[in-house]
Amino acid sequence: MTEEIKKTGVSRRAMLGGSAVAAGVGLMGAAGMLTTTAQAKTGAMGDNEVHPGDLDEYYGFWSGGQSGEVRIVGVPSMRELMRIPVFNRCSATGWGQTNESIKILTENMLPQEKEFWKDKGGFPMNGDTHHPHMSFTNGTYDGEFIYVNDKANTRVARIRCDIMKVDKIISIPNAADIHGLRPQKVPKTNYLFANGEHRVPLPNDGTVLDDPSKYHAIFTGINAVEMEVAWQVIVDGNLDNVDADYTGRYAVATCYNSEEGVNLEQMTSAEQDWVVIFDIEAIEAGVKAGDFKVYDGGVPVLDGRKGSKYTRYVPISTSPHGVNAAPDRKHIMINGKLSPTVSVLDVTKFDALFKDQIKPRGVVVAEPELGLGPLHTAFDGRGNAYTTLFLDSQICKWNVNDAIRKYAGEDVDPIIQKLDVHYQPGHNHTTMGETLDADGKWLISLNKFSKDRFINCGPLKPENDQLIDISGDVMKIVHDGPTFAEPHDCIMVHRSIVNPLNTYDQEDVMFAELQAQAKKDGWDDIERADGVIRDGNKVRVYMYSAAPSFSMEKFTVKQGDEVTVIITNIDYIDDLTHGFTISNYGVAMEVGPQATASVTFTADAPGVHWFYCQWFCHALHMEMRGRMLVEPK
Ligand code: K7E
Ligand code: CUA
Repeated sequence: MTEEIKKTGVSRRAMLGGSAVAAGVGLMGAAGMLTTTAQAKTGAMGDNEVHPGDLDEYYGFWSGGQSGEVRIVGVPSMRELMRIPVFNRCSATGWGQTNESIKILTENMLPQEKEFWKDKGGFPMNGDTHHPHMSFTNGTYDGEFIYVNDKANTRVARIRCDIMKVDKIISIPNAADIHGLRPQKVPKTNYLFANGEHRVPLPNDGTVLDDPSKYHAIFTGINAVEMEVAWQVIVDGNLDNVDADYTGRYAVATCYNSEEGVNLEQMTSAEQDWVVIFDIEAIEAGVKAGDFKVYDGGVPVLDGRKGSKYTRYVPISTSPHGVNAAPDRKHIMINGKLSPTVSVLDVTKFDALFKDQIKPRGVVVAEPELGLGPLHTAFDGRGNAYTTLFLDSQICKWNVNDAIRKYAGEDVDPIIQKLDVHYQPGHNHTTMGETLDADGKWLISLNKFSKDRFINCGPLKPENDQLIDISGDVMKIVHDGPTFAEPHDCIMVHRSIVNPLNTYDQEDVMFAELQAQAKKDGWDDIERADGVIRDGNKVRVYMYSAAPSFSMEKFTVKQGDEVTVIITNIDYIDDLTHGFTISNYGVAMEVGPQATASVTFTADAPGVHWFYCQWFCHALHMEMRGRMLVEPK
């Protein structure tokens, strides 16, 4: 989130000094500053203490921004528990190197992408994850999947929560750079809604280049069960964030750059941008009726530009950013970013809007002025909202009903408290706060800058996630947690909902292909597959592992052979992961308990190459090794 900085032309350093407010005021007028603040003292360190041996109450799923991964963080201890490689190459687990992960990374690429990546390793090694969200049933998390976007390479991934590994990655055609991503919440997650942020020609094949009037932004409905694109909708302007409502019928996306400009000046010239409301039932009917065109990917693309029956455009002050549906089932918050306001939309008015019985602005029922740079809003299930103020470096707690009363003309101040956070918060989140079960215990503020909060580790500083106790009347910061680039967003899920396995299931679909191959190669049971199969210059090396040894102490191949090593870990107790590294071959992979994993490489270098287990498994872990003998040509 750097739009403000770009807009003001102020450097990050200046922004972090005393001039942040001044820069913001120049931008937005002084109005945002005048709101009274009830500054609370922070402190009470230790309220979040989880003693050694005790477990956290919540699973936090953090996006990893440009690291391309997703992380699991224990809440409230803020301990980082695990990293799930998604779009990145992982040296520890072999994600991006094992045949199983390469299949997931490449199987749903578009033909032109396959062509593009053919001589470049087959697929991109980077990603930019912003928005991790769990699958829903009846408005609350169901513990099945986590979905996350890749802004960098226009993809969406799904993580299985039973094993905490990615099982699907799909490329989104026609759109450019997926930013906002949300699951449908009711009745369950049948769709994922994905915003293509940047506008590009359709098709983007070089026919149209420097003619931005012919560019489009695309909203995509993904079938979340099959993980394939169901339909797409062309919109005016570009798309930023999105949320789904609690009726299951609507999705709401923010749009900055309604001007459809291609440089900063053009993008921020208008006083107003808008949110786009999508009527999912109308879109489904339009698909059935054949009211679409087909470009890339063979998917129906409907026209949802102004005047379309599939969408409505609600004017909002320039450059709105976050969209957050409240657990009251009724209200959706549009965070102003360059405006000091949050606009509250009333979902029960959407039907009338689509029937043109009310004006677009008629769905706005409150617009409290909170402070400078509102980006995202969270909820406590008790009628209060918590909005990050990027420029003010604060969380503003406010009451939704009071804001509605004020908008209706009553003399009430909806603002309850402003809390300083350190510094420049983007997203914030409450425990279970993006579901109907918002429980109002903890709030996390994902701050983009840590500045002076930690000892200096060089020019690149960590970010700072702060944990805030919101269970009482007053917000209290209880913990600072440094993070590496760049958790935009997270969710916090009660641990009773998430039930990962302790070992793999050998019958899991992810092993099906390897098992079929092992059968063809003469083993009924992959657990006992142990030997070398030669098929021309293709060699398959099967072995199993049981602490502290591999079933094979050596195997021999010829220089130039294409070697596939297939390892089954037959240990079936908790916490007994083995690994397989071949020295000086750049090969390493994780083999979890009861898992099978495989890796393919060319045996170019003749000589003796030790392979070893790189996952500490046993007192004799160092001895868990063997030799690959490569005969020279
Ligand atoms: Cu506000 Cu990509 Cu959700 Cu960053 S986005 S902060
Ligand atoms: Cu097996 Cu270390």
